[in-house]
Formats: sequence, C-alpha cells, structure tokens
Amino acid sequence: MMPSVYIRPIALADSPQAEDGEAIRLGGGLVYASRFGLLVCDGTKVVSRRRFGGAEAREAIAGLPDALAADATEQWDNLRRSHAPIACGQRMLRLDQPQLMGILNVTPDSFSDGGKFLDKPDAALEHAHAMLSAGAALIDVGGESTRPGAGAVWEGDEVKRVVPVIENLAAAGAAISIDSRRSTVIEAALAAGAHIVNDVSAMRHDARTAEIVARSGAPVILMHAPGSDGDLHADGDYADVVLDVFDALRERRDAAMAAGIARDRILLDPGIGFGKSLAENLALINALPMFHALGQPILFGASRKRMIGALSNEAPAHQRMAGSVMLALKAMDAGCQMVRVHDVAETVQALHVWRGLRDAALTDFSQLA
Ligand code: PMM
Repeated sequence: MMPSVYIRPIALADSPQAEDGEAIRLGGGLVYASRFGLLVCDGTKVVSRRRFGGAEAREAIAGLPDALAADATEQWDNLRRSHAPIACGQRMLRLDQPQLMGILNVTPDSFSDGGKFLDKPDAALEHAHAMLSAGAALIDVGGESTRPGAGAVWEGDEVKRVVPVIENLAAAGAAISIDSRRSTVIEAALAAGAHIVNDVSAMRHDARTAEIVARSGAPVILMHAPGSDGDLHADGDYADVVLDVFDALRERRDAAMAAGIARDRILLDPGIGFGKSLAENLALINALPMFHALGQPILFGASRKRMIGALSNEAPAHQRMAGSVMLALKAMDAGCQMVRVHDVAETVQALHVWRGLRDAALTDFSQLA
C-alpha cells in the first residue's frame, strides 16, 4: 500500500500573534492554528511524525518524498482556504463565521424531537420560524429518521412530509436544506424551494442523487456514515477513526466532483454518532481542525446525540442542551463553518459570547502574545 500523509493542526491560537511561530487562519474562518503535526502512515501505522510551526511548513513538506509532498502541499493550502458565501435565494450564508442550522424533523420517530411535528404543519412552521427569529441561518428539513433501528419510510410519504414545510419557508425567504438520501425527495424539495442538499449517506444511498445535485447546482453536504445502503450505522469498524473518516470524506468529495458537482458546492461532515462509539466520536471531535485539510467547509452535528447522554448519567435527549451547546462551542473553536442544532436560541447566545472573545476590537491580542 502507498504511504499516505496527513497534516493535523495540534495547537489552536487565539490570534495570528501566537508566540510559538506564525499562526494560520483555518478554513478561512475565525480560528487560528500555530502548531501542526505531519504524519506519514503506512496503512494505519504511523511511520513518521514531525511537528512544525506555521512558518516552517514549506521546509517540513519539502522533506517528504515527492508523491507525499504534493498531497501535503495540497492539504496545507486547503487548511488556509477561504470559502465564498453560499447563495440561498435572497440570502447569503457567509462562511467566514460559524452559522447555525436549525433542525426541523417532520418525522414520527427522530430520537430528539420525533412526533412533535408530524401531521402538525402549523406546529412545524411555528417552530421553524421561531428558530429563524432566534438566529438560525438556515433550517434543515428532514422527513426520515436516521436513528439506529428506525423504520424505513416510503419516499412518497417523505415527500408529503417535507414539501409543504419547504414551500412555506421558501415563501418566507428562509434558507433551507433538505435532509434526505433519496433522489426523488431531494428533487421534490429543490423544486419546492430548498437551497442545499444534506445527504447523510454522502450520495451513496441513491445513485441518481449526484446527477440531480450536479444538474441543480445546489450545494451538497456529504456526511460520513460507515454503513452502506440501508443501515447507516452498520460496519463501524475503524482502524483509526480519524484517518478513516478523513479518507472516506476525501473519497466522497472526489466522487462528487467526478459527477460534475463544482468543488465550491461541497460541504463535508464527519457524521458524529453515525456508526461510531463514544470513544470514536470523542476522537473525531478532538481532531476536527484536521478536516479543514480537505479544503471544504465543515458542518458539525452533535446536538442532543447519545454521546451526551453517555457522558452525563444517561440524560434523555430533551435534557442534553448544555452538552449540546458545549459541543457546538468545540466545533466553533475548531473553525467549523456550520453547526446543526436543535436549541437555536441557547446556541446563538453562546456563539455571540464566543465571538466577543475572539474580536480583536474588544481584546488587544498583541498584549497577550
Ligand atoms: N444528524 C442527524 C440527521 N441529519 N445531517 C448532518 N449533515 N449531520 C448530522 O450530524 C445529522 C444529520 C441525526 O440527528 P437528528 O435526529 O437530531 O436530526
């Protein structure tokens, strides 16, 4: 097997004035990194490891064999890549700061909010509008539960659940994503006014999806889930969860581009909670900054997920707000451009305080360096 290379940010910095070397801006976002690890792996075995500061990157990369150096250079450029705003109808989603995606599940059985909005279009819309007023940049509308063991939904039912909600939100000028892995549903949702496709199977479930997304020009979120086809949670057997998810997302990014989807239309998501143990979820969250090396905006979703219950005396889903906000802040610290949440008002407040801490107009960072 060909050796592979990975660049991992290992020390984040408050500002570009980091004392231990030149810091770089990650993902064009609001966060900085000052120290990096350069890993060369043979399969999953790390064969060499070097640490370097931002100013020493070129020299560190030049020490690699040619084939690896090209890949490492691309990752280094990707880490610093800025992302253009995404147009959603009249709205522009800026990706130089974290944006919150509010979750609206129109399902009978989602683990966190199942049954609250199914067959209750008024309640669903009221909730969506409340999330928008609270500061959600967009609403993620889903009509199929993806929790482990959830029953399959007939796609005609999924369309009937999501389309009326999308039509209403689109008429109100909201930015909307459709959370589905079925091309028929995606097609109907885009026709109804959705702007972004959120596919938890990273377009593996339905071969037609890539063609529809390419033709529509809509941005697409490709999420990692290990299971093929039916059960997204199956086959979670990793040699190294961070490197395996990184490689899998790179493969899906490249497959999307090969299908004719423009690179600046692709967002990536490590898929927290999908076919991953608690330790694997924690490892991924601690390694989030590394995913900027794939060169795409990163979406992070851990809101009310099981891992929070597992770390907090099995708190049920509706009592996982504080843990969810904590994880959202961790994603912001890692420079993730989009965070998918249920508790919008609480996360917006946390985001505002987070931004205050980072604002160079409010803190003179040169005094802290
Ligand atoms: N999680 C769920 C559903 N859709 N989409 C993306 N991109 N990322 C996620 O982490 C994600 C998702 C499951 O959570 P829910 O039942 O609360 O919607």
